[in-house]
Amino acid sequence: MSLAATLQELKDSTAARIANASTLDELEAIRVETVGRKGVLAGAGKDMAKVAKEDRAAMGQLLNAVKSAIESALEERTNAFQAAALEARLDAEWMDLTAPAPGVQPGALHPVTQVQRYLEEVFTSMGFTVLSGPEVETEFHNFDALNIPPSHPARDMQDTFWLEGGHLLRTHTSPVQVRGMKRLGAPLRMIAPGRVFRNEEVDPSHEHTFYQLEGMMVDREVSIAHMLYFMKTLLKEIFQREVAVRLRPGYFPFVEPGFELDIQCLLCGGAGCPVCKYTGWVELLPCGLVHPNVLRAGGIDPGQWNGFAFGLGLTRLAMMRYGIDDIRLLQAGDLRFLNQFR
Ligand code: FA5
Repeated sequence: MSLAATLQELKDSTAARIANASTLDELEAIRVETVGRKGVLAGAGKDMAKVAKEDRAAMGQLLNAVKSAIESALEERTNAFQAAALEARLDAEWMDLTAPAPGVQPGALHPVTQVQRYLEEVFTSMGFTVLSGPEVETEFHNFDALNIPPSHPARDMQDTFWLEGGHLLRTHTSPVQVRGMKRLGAPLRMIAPGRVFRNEEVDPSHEHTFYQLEGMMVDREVSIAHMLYFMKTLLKEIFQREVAVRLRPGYFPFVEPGFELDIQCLLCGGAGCPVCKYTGWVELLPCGLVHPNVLRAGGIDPGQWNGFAFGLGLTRLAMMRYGIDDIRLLQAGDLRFLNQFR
């Protein structure tokens, strides 16, 4: 085949390959192979010496024409690819700058806090003061002053996180009773909501960190009837209806007599579920008449005054109030769960 025919054939076949190429890499390979420094056309230039002298000028022109035809076809196709790539990127990264911003999502109160605030309102409206006490307590306030001396077996009733220097994480809100009596004296109506800690296994109804609400009333001739009135008011306010309750004798060294007030499980209606451990009842509210030793530890004369006290499981109450069937959800920090209580 003559050089002229070879060049013509190269021009045509390269044009077809360029038209069929589907990536920039393919185009680059074609460029290197044809018009590149060591490509086919460079080789053809070297063959020029073999061409008859009178034909050389025309052949030179043909070579240049083929070269520039291939180069411009390559450029055109490269531009087309780049434009398509840009178009795709613009499509993918498109954003509407005029769209309204998602807006600020304001925080909301945790369900336990909501129940706590509500109960604070209920009790303050009945003349109770809201007190708080330290979460890191002394052994004296958490146990001794509550009629639980060091050797007393009741110390094992609540598994304690002990700290250095005889301190501990309070296992209940009852130490605030003692602090309240010392600070305010008798007569006294106080509640103390707060966080408490127990070194126990976690399950659907037990947390190691949970909330209680302590209540105490000290006055002259306080009776169990007074106590029941306040307990029933509390439950009616929180559930906005009558709830089935039962009173069992309960032992707590700081009250005498002591009771356990259970409410019928509102999650299963008493039929039995994991939260009530299939008993139909949930232990919610231990209570009783304040033991004389506790009044004494608080600086109040038990010959003149007496009172009742209760220790409500606030976290459990929030579970009943909102139908939450696993206590662990409350402190898991999952916003999908918490957003339901806004
Ligand atoms: C007490 O803590 C006593 N201080 C209550 C008290 C106060 C009795 C005043 C008499 C007079 P108890 O250990 O039963 O009692 O706990 C009180 C409530 O806290 C329970 O009824 C329950 O509702 C809740 N509670 C106890 N342990 C846990 C736990 N691990 N997780 C969640 N709630 C709990």
